[in-house]
Amino acid sequence: MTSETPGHETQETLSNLLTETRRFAPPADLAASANVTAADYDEAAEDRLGFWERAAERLTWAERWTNTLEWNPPFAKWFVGGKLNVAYNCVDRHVEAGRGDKVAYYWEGEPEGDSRTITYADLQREVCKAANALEELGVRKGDRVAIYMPMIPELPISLLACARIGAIHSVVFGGFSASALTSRIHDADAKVVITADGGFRRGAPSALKPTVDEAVRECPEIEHVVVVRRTGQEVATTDKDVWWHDLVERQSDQHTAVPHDAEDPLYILYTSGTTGKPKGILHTSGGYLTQASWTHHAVFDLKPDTDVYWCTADIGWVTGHSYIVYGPLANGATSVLYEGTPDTPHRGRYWEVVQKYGVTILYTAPTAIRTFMKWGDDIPAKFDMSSLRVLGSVGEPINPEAYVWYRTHIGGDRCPVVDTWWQTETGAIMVSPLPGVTSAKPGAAMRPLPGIVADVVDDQGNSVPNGGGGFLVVREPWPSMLRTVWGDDQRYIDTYWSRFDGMYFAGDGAKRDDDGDVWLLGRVDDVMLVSGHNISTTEVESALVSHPKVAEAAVVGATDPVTGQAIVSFVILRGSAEENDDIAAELRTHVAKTLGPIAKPRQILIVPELPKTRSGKIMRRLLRDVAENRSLGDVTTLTDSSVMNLISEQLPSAKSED
Ligand code: 6R9
Repeated sequence: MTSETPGHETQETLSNLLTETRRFAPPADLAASANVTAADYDEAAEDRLGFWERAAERLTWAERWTNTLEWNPPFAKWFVGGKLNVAYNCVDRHVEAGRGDKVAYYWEGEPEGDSRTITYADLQREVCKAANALEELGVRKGDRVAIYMPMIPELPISLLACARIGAIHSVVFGGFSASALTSRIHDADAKVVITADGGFRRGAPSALKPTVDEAVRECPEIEHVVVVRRTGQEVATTDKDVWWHDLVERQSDQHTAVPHDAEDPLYILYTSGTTGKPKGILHTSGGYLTQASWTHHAVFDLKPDTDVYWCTADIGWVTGHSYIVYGPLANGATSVLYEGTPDTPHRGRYWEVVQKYGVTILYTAPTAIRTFMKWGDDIPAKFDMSSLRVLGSVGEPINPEAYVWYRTHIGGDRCPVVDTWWQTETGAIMVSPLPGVTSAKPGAAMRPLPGIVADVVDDQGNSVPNGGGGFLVVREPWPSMLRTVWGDDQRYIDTYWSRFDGMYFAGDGAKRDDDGDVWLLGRVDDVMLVSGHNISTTEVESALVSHPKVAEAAVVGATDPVTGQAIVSFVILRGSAEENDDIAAELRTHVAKTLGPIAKPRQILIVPELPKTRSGKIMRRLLRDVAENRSLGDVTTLTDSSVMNLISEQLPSAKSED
């Protein structure tokens, strides 16, 4: 079942092995009242800049821009000359429009019963107080503020306070090590850290402050550490510390939001990439907010008066920046903000939250969906989730089986699923179905959004024909694109704009199917070269996950004397499946039958867990180390470092038939 045609093999960049025939048309009622229709594609294709101007007009500008796009490749400026205040757009303007009593966040702490309702008027007061507090500490426009916090209301409040005064926030995931925090503070030269004593995770307080103390000891540039009391844990104090409740509570709840330039920096967010030191991805104000807001309106069909929207990401990840804070608030949405993990105090916690708040739109990650599949269909079945109407996925390619499970068991077979492809660097969604327009295919991100010119190209930079695989690129600048790597323009050029002339290279493999729809195939660094064929990790993993006994799978290429590289699979079985000697053979045959013999794994290792980053992405680099018997590389961004020991212990049970 390969897509090879004679003569095509030699130019093949990435094999297209998986065929999927299921389609899900938009529900008629959703299509009839959708925020965005098929006409938007045509309008944007005719006049891309005009399209983005209309998207920008959804925001409130203190001064209109004079030039929509200034493009000195690869440096872009959007809405040049325009002035706006991002926090004003996210908060004040809704209050001024009479919607102050509308709920901005239903905050749900991890301990049951620990919740807070925050209206837009509440948010305005809190953001003003926090902005005044930062100014009292000497934070000025352009200064950098590091934020290292659990998922509590003070986290979005801190982001908005920075945005309000024009300070640049750099959120570091609460859970990264002291050395990760130190290097990010140094790189951005931050002068203040905002943190908390700790947060609740898996039923217990989990300390943050000691990590900050350890980091700040190495960071003389830090002048103040603002500490929210969340858990009440005992904390050591230093002369740089000030409690949030001492500092912020006594501030005035009035603060004038001065307009900032459309191209003034809004934030830095570090991505680790596969190698080297983390890159500080820089986003600016007007273009970023335009695309975050428009995509949230379009892709989730958000109706601010009736929807209750929940994105389960952590704000320490770009998904939380764009789709918990800036996009939803700019649109006046009501969101759920949840502090904890999905299995505390029980494995139905997410569905209990959906039921409690009547969540209508849910945005989560494939890793979570596969975990829910593993836990069993009976858990979500216990809750009333009839309020849901749109489901989203982000972070990794979603395997068709996981997509269909999500649609069926969470979406009651009535909710469209939008598989949204984007990156920290792109700032907002780029390739995705539209829930009222697209007949979606399970596992496909489908089409670039209106106004986005993305393509799949071969290694020469030529568009691949339908049925072909290659590299995902973006051919034209987009409003929420990264502007540079903080302090390192050369690295920005080298990393993103040097692989293909005049195109942004995303680092992801992709294919275009026979209808021209786009499927993401994983990072190109992970592609496996087997007997001259470039095989994507995604397709083999999806084939494994489509076997009824498999809950999760990760595959890597390991050096092989015969085939160059051979496919080694790490598989987590479903709770109900028995591990026996035949399972490896059964799975190898299943993959060969689904994708063709070329994709048959050499080895299947049954493991209890997989190494993942904090945002749930599988760290194949570490699995490659295991598969090739090397000592492990950098594990500091692993969510649970004991996982690698568990996997290594399984090694003697490696089942190979070759
Ligand atoms: C938003 C986010 C970016 C990388 C990206 C790709 C993978 C994200 C995806 C997806 C397939 C999707 N990715 N969404 N792959 N389908 N819908 O995840 O940002 O943390 O920077 O990661 O994630 O590999 O290049 P970030």
